[in-house]
Amino acid sequence: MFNKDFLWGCATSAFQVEGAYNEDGKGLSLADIRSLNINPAEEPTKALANVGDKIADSKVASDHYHRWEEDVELMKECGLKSYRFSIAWTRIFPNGDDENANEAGVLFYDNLINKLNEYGIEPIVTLYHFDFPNGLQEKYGGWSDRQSINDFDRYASYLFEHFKGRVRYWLVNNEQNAMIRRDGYLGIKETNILKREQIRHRCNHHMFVACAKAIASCHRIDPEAKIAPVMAYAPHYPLTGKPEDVLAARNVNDLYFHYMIEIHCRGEYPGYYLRWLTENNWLPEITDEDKAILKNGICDFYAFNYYRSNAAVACPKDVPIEEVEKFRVDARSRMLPGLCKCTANTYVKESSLNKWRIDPIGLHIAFRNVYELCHMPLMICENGFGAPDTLESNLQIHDDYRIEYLKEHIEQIHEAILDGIPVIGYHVWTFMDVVSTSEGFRKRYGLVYVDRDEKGGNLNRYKKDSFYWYKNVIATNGESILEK
Ligand code: BGP
Repeated sequence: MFNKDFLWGCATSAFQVEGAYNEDGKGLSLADIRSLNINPAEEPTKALANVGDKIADSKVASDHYHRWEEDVELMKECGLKSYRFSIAWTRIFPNGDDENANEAGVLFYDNLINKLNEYGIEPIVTLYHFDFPNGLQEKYGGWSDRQSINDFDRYASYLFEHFKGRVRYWLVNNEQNAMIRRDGYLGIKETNILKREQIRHRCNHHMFVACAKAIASCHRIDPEAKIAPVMAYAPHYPLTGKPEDVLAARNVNDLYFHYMIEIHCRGEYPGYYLRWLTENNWLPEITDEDKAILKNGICDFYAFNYYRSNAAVACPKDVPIEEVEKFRVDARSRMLPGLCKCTANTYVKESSLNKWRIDPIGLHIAFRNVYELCHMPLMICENGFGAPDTLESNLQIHDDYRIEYLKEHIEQIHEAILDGIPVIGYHVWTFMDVVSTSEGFRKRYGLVYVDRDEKGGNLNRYKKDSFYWYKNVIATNGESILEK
């Protein structure tokens, strides 16, 4: 049984849904730049080559900035209990550290949050979803400089004060562990591979300190509010029973995911992580003040995004650094020499629609792994199925594949609840179609279709079959799934 207060919701992020990327005083963010493909040379991945004007970018996105009222009406019709979205830092402070907040930007979120509150839809607000202000990047190099910690805290504190009493759940940042693997989101231009990796870990550390500082500010400014970071989580299984492969899987889980939980929930870097940084000459400066901030900024619950699982095998020590770098962003084949190499899990079926190895049981395992480390209430902030949808001539969209995916994952949430794990909410990625970070509008996730593609489109909204299905799940508090 799902608790009667269970937050059945949907999620989006500012740069992927809003559009109006330079309207009403908004400044440019690194996510805008990456999406607009202004500097493709900085992140020459195959996927990125697909993003940009050819597909539809953050300039217009789903035009939520202009159509938010229509979108919220649809959320009400669907019966959402919560809506997870992000505030664009550059709408509030266009350069990141402006003296005064940009009134028009603040007004947009005032209107949105007030309407959600009026409709009884819990606003769950991410402070930072990949969109660091370009102004601060140009001024001092973004997260690589310590000044970013204070600037983020100032921005976060402004929002805690302004929305006090109107926002009860804050999410600090989205998928820091995914972000530090993507140089475009960190504005890293360094070409030397070793130095580049050192910068990534420095950025990572500053983000941890900024996160803890913002959590402490939230506790001080609005003690009633709850706050947590959001991690990208994919459990990795040993491909075989060989101890070397079992340890390799453990290494992936610890070095990509679990170390974060320790820092966020215990306020300390775990030994295995410090050892890994030190042995590779990547250890950033960690001051006594940093350590105190980390200890003082423990989150109230833990949030993660889950899409699929993966497998791991042992990896030789002598893999050339160029090879490691080549597969850095590809979660399906990345490696850490001497520690682990990710590989496809042939025991999990591959979807012909999007080539994902879909693993609902992996979500149950994820809950057990995460809860074991944090013993805090858990929230799923993203889970969804990305695929090209077909808008039929009668304006219907029959996305039974998405319904199947969501159903199988919600069943596993129930399994976790039966295990005694306090799961407080679940958010489908996404409510309406948004610009995918890897494939623009070619890959859709929404319960609501947005008529937009590389040729343009009228941006009209059409409810997919999954919209009606999820509406029924919410109306029955999950019983419609469990009783079958
Ligand atoms: C997560 C991000 C989201 C979203 C999602 C799907 O990592 O938090 O912003 O984009 O992945 O990924 P993609 O858009 O690349 O399909």
